[in-house]
Amino acid sequence: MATKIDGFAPVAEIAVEPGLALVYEEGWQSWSPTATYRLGEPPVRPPRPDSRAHCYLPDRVPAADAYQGEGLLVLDPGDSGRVHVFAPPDPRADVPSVRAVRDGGRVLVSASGPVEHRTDDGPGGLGGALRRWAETYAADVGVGEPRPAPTVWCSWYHYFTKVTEDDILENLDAMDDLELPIDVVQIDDGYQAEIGDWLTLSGAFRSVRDLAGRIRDRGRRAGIWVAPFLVGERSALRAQHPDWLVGDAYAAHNWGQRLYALDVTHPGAASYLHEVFATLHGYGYDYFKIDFIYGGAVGGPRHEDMPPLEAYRRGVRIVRDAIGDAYLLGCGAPLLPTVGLVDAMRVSPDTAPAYEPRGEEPSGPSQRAAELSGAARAWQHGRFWVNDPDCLLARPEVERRAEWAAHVERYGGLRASSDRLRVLDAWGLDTTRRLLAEPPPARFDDASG
Ligand code: 9PG
Repeated sequence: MATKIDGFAPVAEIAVEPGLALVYEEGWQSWSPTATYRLGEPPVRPPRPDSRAHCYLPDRVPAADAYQGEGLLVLDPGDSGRVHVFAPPDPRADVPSVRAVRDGGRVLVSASGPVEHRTDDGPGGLGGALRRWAETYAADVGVGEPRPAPTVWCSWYHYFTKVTEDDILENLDAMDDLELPIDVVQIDDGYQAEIGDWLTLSGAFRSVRDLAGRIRDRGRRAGIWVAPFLVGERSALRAQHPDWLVGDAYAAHNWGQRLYALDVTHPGAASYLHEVFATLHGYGYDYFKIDFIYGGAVGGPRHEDMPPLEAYRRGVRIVRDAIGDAYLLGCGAPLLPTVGLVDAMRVSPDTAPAYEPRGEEPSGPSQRAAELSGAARAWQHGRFWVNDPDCLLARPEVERRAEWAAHVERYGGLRASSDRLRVLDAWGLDTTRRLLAEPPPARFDDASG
């Protein structure tokens, strides 16, 4: 075998039919582009390697001319023969990058760490191979049938960080008046004083405890968003406990500040993490959207020396321990390492009222980006977890809203609405009601993927 190039060791050389071969690349986390490409079709890539560190694995941003799956790459040579699946022995512990580069009538596959090369000659081509691989992996991990998701109203995609307690109350009234079948009212980003200071409120909320009570008094369940592994530069948490961070490792930049990572291997940080979730659970919240959780897997010095993914999984388990059997939705999550730890998973970048991303990043909030990955990951639904393709937006200002609703209807294992309900017109209301009332299928096997 040839020597490593750029830290990648050769794995296989496969003869292909150039016009017919297909490559599936799995993205690192919920917001990373994931798709099946015809060999030669340019893959979705960041405009600059550093443009969105929190969308790609920072040290392994794929080259523009190579296909690269994180922990999983599948190649259909297009000769009606066997499909090739490349994945590490245990994707919970290690997510090597797998590259595929065309060289004339062959594809050269290489990887940044140990991977197994399996061939699949079952029915269904590349999609069938993905489904069978998922079943094998789920069985190895011991994951059974996921729990069906409740229906949700989420504050994010209308109010964003400007949400107030009164906005939640307005929508709580509206869903009664409009007789919408919403199980969970989920407060998103905006209630907290700072990223990390989850038990201190922003000025826009009076009491998240009383709010949970008011939601429950109406016969609905209360849900809340937390980014448990991020610590904002401006937070009291960072000022008081600088030793609870993974060194000065950079986890993200958002909310106008630098974000550090919580070191869950530090006993103080671990007990704080537990306290945050046990407290919210004690207030009556029984649906949790844990976000930006890839932040728990950044490299850097930890109190206890352990591989980043092991620390990450320990962190998610602490959350789970603290919330009992509450429903848990992962978001901004490393996909394959999270199998077995959550009930539902965001399988796409954020949607938005706009169809096209606003900046130059192709995986930025937009329907186009959300549709690409949400469809490509259809095979994960019902096998790893319930797929969340992101919320339905049905208000009149939403571009191509019928197309977006059709996507949510086809790929939504978790159905959530995220409009200010009183601004829905007749079409928006009917569509919201219908998508929430329909029980989603247990699998999307007739869909592409
Ligand atoms: C709250 C939101 C919503 C949303 C999540 C997540 O800067 N960024 O690249 C970036 C990516 C995703 C993102 C926010 C910022 O959205 O997916 O549903 O909960 O956080 O802040």
